[in-house]
Amino acid sequence: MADRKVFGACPHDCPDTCAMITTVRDGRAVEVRGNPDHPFTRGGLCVKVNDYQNRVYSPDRVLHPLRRVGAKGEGRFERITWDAALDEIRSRWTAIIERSGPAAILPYSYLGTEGTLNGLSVGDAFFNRLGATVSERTFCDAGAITAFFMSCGPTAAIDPESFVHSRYIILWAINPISTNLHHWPFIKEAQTRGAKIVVIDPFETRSAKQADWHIRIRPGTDGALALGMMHVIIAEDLVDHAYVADHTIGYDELKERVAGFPPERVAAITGVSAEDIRTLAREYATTQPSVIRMGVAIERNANGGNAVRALSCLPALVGAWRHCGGGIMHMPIWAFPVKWDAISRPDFIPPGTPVINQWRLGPALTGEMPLKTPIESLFVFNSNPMVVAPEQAKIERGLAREDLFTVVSEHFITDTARYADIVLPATTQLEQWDVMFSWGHLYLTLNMPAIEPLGEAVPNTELFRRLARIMGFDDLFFYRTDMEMMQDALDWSNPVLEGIDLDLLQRTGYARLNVGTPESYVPHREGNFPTPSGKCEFKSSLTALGNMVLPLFRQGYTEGQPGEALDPLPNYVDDAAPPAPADYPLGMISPKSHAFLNSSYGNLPTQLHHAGTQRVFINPADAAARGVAAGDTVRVFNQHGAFEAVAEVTEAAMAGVIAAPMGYWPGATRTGRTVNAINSPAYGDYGHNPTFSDTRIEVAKVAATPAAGATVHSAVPA
Ligand SMILES: Nc1nc2c(c(=O)[nH]1)N[C@H]1C(S)=C(S)[C@@H](COP(=O)(O)OP(=O)(O)OC[C@H]3O[C@@H](n4cnc5c(=O)[nH]c(N)nc54)[C@H](O)[C@@H]3O)O[C@H]1N2
Ligand SMILES: Nc1nc2c(c(=O)[nH]1)N[C@H]1C(S)=C(S)[C@@H](COP(=O)(O)OP(=O)(O)OC[C@H]3O[C@@H](n4cnc5c(=O)[nH]c(N)nc54)[C@H](O)[C@@H]3O)O[C@H]1N2
Ligand code: SF4
Ligand SMILES: [Mo]
Repeated sequence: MADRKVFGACPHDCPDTCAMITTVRDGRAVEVRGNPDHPFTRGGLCVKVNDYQNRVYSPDRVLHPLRRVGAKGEGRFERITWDAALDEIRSRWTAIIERSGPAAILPYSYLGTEGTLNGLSVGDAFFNRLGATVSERTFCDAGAITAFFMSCGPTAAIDPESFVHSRYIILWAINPISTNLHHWPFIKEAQTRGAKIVVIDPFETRSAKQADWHIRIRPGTDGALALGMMHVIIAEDLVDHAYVADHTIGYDELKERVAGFPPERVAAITGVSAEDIRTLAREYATTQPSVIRMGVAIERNANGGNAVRALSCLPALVGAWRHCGGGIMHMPIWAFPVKWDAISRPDFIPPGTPVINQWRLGPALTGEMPLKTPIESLFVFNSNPMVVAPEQAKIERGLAREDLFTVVSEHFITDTARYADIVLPATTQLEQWDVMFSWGHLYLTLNMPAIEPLGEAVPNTELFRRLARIMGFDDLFFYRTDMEMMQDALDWSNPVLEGIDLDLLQRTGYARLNVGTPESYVPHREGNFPTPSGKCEFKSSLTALGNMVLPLFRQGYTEGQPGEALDPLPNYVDDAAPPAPADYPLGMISPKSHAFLNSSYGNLPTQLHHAGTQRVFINPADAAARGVAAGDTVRVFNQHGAFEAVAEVTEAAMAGVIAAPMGYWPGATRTGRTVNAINSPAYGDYGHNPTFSDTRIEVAKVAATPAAGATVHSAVPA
């Protein structure tokens, strides 16, 4: 039989949302490649997904429902039928609901897959209707989005393809070669045409190595740098006064605020010299079109929301929005008319339902967090909290509770699934339908199933149909087919989707939203910001937003928080992060691993080979002061715990700041701990943003230890 080519879309939480083509031979996927026609993907995937078929056919895949037979966490399971698994869930949940109410059940999901069908919100309607505790999801960008909305509103802002026209590009807290690979050729093209590329990052990343200027900054101080730039721009009158007058509000107040951030003060905060601050400000203001690409990492500190507020004021101040290739790129997701509320159904949530933030899983499960309704059952899908959430040791203690009924839907026996009572098999992207928005470009992409589901795996959509059936839900909403759900998930009558439908997507695989070409899409040339004033708000009229969590991150929870009024102007607060304790003099950042996608691929041979054993990057001066040599095993520790890693001694790491890439699986290390054993669990300033980059630590050489790396847990039933 001839090979079949099937259009797909990479499922991952990655801005690129690559258009894929799977080659199927005799019912088996033999190759997964990027779609060469796609203007953004251009035929390539990445080291994570290039051999996606090896994920799909991995011998470790969970292909049947499993029930725990060993002790909690031991990872011994027996195969059971779907009926038996569903029966057990029904009876355990029914008893819990009768005894303690449905809020004793906690769902836990994030973006293991990102599609509108199987991604962020797929279980929300079910759990909302059940009355389960609402799981607040502020892992990633919730604070940044809140802050960005306060300045600019929910705008797609700029087409990443238009970067080829930029003349000055600041990559601020982002490492695109690892985390946004397909944007890189557009940036390089601009560089070839004469643009200057500036990277602002404590670490010399792959992207920083290729930049024209790498500015090292102390983690968590970016807001101060942006305020310092604005100080210089205003003091030296490099302001686009006409743009400011016509399309912004609060200039006078901003001017007063930034007067307090002269370069010398900012230099002391950030570690960037006053001269460099002046040069950066001048070049940025006068080299138009200038553009800032913010990474998610910008928000991961106590001043993170404020930093986004400050950065998002810069382009209006210098009039960069006037030009194609000018402005600030955050995430163009807001161009996609996804009907989040129609998916999540916040209207199903019983009034007074409690909310637990996903960061707080450890304290919530161990009883440390006072809860009116303690958690008796945890349902995890699309996430791996043992690796991605802080307070790893507490999470593990919580998961080990004999009285906690844990269900995990997964591809693999992750460190989280290892603790499950029931494991349910999930399909991969090659086995399911989905329709994908993007947070890194302006194309809608369809994912068609290339192969039949392996074993008894089901898509998340089918999982929740089955759960609705056993819990006796009669609303037809819960029994829609995947096709019907795709129809309902987007507002197909929105002008940006005119002429685009599922039939077309089945023929083409993807379609560009009707927003014009990368050259004509300059949405803020004339202002037109979707804010209350219609202008870029240096002084925000939405100050209550800052400390509330936007509905999207609360499973469509609409009540929000009371919203204490915050500072309407961007700021940098010196003592926002706790002072560095003398015992933990080093900073630690936990950037994304080049070869893992968060925790995904942390168990697969190609990517593990690439990533090696768990490692940390440490500056030679810091290493020498501790008697650490390259290749030594070190213990990285603080008041929260410790993990071990191999030391890479390198000038790429900033003096005083180690970098510990995330995603390694605890169960495959000697001590069972990874970076989230010691990461800061505190919230930052806006929308419950995380504060990973504020983590303070110490490093010590571990005497004569074998290299890290021990058991890898397998899904093969006992
Ligand atoms: N390969 C790979 N790609 C990914 C992912 C992955 O796990 N692996 N994850 C995806 C997801 S979910 C996300 S959110 C994105 C994230 O995409 P990015 O934001 O690009 O990812 P990070 O590596 O977390 O952070 C980027 C850079 O910020 C630096 N940094 C850390 N703290 C600070 C700081 O306070 N200030 C400044 N200026 N820089 C700082 C780090 O050194 C790092 O080089 O990537 C997506 N793409
Ligand atoms: N220290 C530190 N911690 C961090 C970060 C950091 O920078 N530093 N970054 C944070 C950020 S930005 C993010 S986005 C989060 C990411 O957190 P997560 O979204 O939880 O991370 P992933 O590892 O991508 O995915 C989790 C799991 O989903 C499973 N999965 C994939 N597809 C499916 C499916 O279709 N069905 C089911 N049932 N399961 C599926 C995968 O096998 C994987 O084990 O981590 C956060 N944690
Ligand atoms: S992880 Fe990102 S870069 Fe890699 S294939 Fe998926 S969308 Fe593309
Ligand atoms: Mo993320």
